[in-house]
Amino acid sequence: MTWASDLSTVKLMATNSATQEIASKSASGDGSAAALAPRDLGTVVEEELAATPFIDVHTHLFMPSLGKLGLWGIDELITYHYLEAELFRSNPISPEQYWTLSKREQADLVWRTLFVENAPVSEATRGVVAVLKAFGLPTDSDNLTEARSFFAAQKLEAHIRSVFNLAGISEVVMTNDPLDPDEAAAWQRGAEADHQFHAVMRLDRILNKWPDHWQILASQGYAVDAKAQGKSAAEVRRFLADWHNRMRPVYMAVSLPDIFQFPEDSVRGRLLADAVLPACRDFGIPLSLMIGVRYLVNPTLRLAGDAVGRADLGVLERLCVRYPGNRFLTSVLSRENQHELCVYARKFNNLMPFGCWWFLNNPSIVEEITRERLELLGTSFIPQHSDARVLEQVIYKWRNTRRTLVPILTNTFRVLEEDGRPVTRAQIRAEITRLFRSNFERFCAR
Ligand code: RAT
Ligand code: ZN
Repeated sequence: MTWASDLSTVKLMATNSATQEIASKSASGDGSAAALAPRDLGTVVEEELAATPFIDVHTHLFMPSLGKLGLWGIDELITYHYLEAELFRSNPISPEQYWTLSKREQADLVWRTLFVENAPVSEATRGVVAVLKAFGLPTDSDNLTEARSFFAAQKLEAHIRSVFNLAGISEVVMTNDPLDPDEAAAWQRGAEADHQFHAVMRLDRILNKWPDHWQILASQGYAVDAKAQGKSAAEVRRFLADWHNRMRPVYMAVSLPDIFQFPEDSVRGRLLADAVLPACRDFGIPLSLMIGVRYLVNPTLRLAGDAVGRADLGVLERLCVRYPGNRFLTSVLSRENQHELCVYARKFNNLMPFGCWWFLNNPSIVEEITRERLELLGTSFIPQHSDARVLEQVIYKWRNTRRTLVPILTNTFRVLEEDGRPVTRAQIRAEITRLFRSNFERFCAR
């Protein structure tokens, strides 16, 4: 089964089952088509958010057939780079010393510093507490012994099912790098597809780090050069086509700096215009743009060393105007860019805002952004993705999203009711399904 038919099956199942369920419940008089009393709105929103299986549209998780790339378990959870960034604020250890420790020693240090010596009140630390609680593990232990034994006893496939259940998600979208040597080798060996994990072709190494990677393409027989001139764009397109056949990605993706410009006479500008955008059109898939990273402002922190900068979103205007045949999933990292992103989405229906990414994934900011999007775009956007790097993180990230969304959606429907339009459970269910499933399915459908 190709990915396209796979996705349309999922889509049909989701849409049909939601529609049939609504129809049969209404016919059988369960009240889902009856106007709700304002006092019941909160409960109904909460129940429908809990009952809807979400699609996690951007993660760094991997299907089991990609082997060790997929991170899970307590030591990975505790050494998440969001927590490493916090460690150095509360412990005098230098990053250089920290990187010499084993994973286990790093986890012990982070646990002691952020969970034993200090209260884990930040978003990322509280998330670990929620994961431990979800598995019935102690949240206030002074060591990780019990948690380590629990995770060591899990069998991956069954564990994934139980984690997805706890998170209320049906499937996740991966981030797959054809230029990561370990990952490429796994795909070339013929990684078995998995209906719970969709592939995404990530292009950062090609678009942002061409000088370090063009020779890999050249060594594989693609006629490219250091400046991405001559036949290079056509050859990159051939490379993308080969990897598209192998991965069947649901979209292509790139993260971009705050200074990203387009059009631009640069390697990135040329490869975007002459290779990536035409390839996306050929394959009928969107390009995901994640804009606003200030890469490695503190390189000693490694993965935790990036920061944020406000971007010029005029690039989106130019992309949407010049390439109406392309679709752009877009997340912007700067809080200051959020309103402009909504405005551009009102102008161009080939632009789909998604997620509250990375430093934005905190309840206070998610609340602000989501309200703004609902007010400007109705339910025509994708409110959130988890960005999970470690399997069990989806449990706390989606729990937080649901918790933050309850009052926001309740208020949205309450003011609608006050203004004269009562809502039903079936309508609430349909809007939640749209936000967390069908906007993505439709936008990515070929
Ligand atoms: O949120 C993160 O984990 C970041 O490090 C990035 O990976 C970001 O999500 C990205 O996909 O570039
Ligand atoms: Zn990410």
